[in-house]
Order: sequence, then structure tokens, then C-alpha cells
Amino acid sequence: MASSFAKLARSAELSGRLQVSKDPVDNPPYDIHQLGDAVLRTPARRIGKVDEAVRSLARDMLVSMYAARGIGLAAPQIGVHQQLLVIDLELEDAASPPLVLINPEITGVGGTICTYEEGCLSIPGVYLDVVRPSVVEVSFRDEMGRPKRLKADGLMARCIQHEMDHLNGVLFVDRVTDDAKLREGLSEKGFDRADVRPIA
Ligand code: K1U
Ligand code: ZN
Repeated sequence: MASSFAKLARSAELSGRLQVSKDPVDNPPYDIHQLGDAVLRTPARRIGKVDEAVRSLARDMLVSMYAARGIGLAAPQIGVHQQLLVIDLELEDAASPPLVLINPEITGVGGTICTYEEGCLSIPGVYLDVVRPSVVEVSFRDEMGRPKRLKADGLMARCIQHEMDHLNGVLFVDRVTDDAKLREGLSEKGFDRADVRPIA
């Protein structure tokens, strides 16, 4: 059985230089902005050079995401308008490296059009059905600036599309078609329906 240290070291090796603990901390580096805050509606800019500053930001985003017990986080959620997002579907597995996507672009969608109940760290406590393609292909740079391609399905495909929406100033509630459920879900948690920008 590998020790925790060995698992973390392997994780760091696999994920470049982004070794962070997945244990939630009490004082994360960033607060997460909530629905109604204009920063969530500002499109993110492409990142030029992938350097230590970008890796440091990605590290801080991961710590903030683990603290909030999320599986994804996009830079605009912490008020940073850069095309950077992090995803980790294996919160309980220290050996499983997180995914860092820089300047991601969707190069294809497929599978079926499926419905899934989404949540968002920027709209805590609200979980509503959203319809999206079940498979997505994405090109991006990793934390070392290496060009990558990924074909994802299931929760990973869902999370990539949700996080990429954040980079364009779009929130999952903008895609909810059941307006009664949307109003009810938002008002239960004290959010304002007027802050939703429905996708045409
Ligand atoms: O972008 C975010 O705010 C993160 C969001 C990602 C996401 C969740 C569900 C569907 C699509 C995208 C979250 O992590 S919300 C928290 C959540 O739903 C969750 C947390 C831990 C385990 C499983 C789900
Ligand atoms: Zn979100």
C-alpha cells in the first residue's frame, strides 16, 4: 500500500507542479463571487504565457475549490478574468491529479442531448436541471503550457461545459428552461431572478 506522501508525490508528478492538499482549509486564498456580482458576467481573456504566476493562480484556485467542496472552479468566479479553470472529480483520492485547462476551446460535441442537475459554487444550494450534449471534445493548454486534447463524457463533460460557460460570463441558471423551478430554487436561497440572463 502506497503512503499518503507517495500518493501525493505521484499526483504532483502527473500534474506538473500543482501539488496541493485536497483537505478543505478554513481560510482559502480566494472568496467565490455569487450570482448578482457583475464580475461573473465579464468574459475572460486568453492567457499568453503559461508561467509560474499562472501555476500559482491555478494552485490557489484548487485550494479555494477544495475548501468549498466543489468539483470545478473557473477564474471569473474568483474575480480573475483569465481563461483558466480547474476540475477534480476525485475529491477523496489524493493520488488522482486535478485537471487544469488554460484557454480551453470546444472542438466538438456529440453523444446525446441529456439532462443533469447542476450546482454552482457561485449559487450555493441551488441545484437545477440543465440540458447539454453528453460528450465534448476540448483543446487547451495544461499547467506547463503543453497543448492537450480531451474527449470527455459523463460528469467530466458536464463540468467542462459548465466551467467554460463561466469563462464567457454565462451561468448554469441562464440555461434552465423550467422557469417555475428556477424562481423557486433561487428564492429559497435568497437569490434574485432578475440576475439571471436566459439564453435565447
Ligand atoms: O463551477 C462551479 O461552481 C463548480 C460546480 C461544478 C459543477 C457541478 C455539477 C455539475 C456541473 C458543474 C460544483 O462543484 S457545485 C458542487 C457540486 O455540485 C458537487 C460537489 C461535490 C461533489 C459532487 C458535486
Ligand atoms: Zn459554476
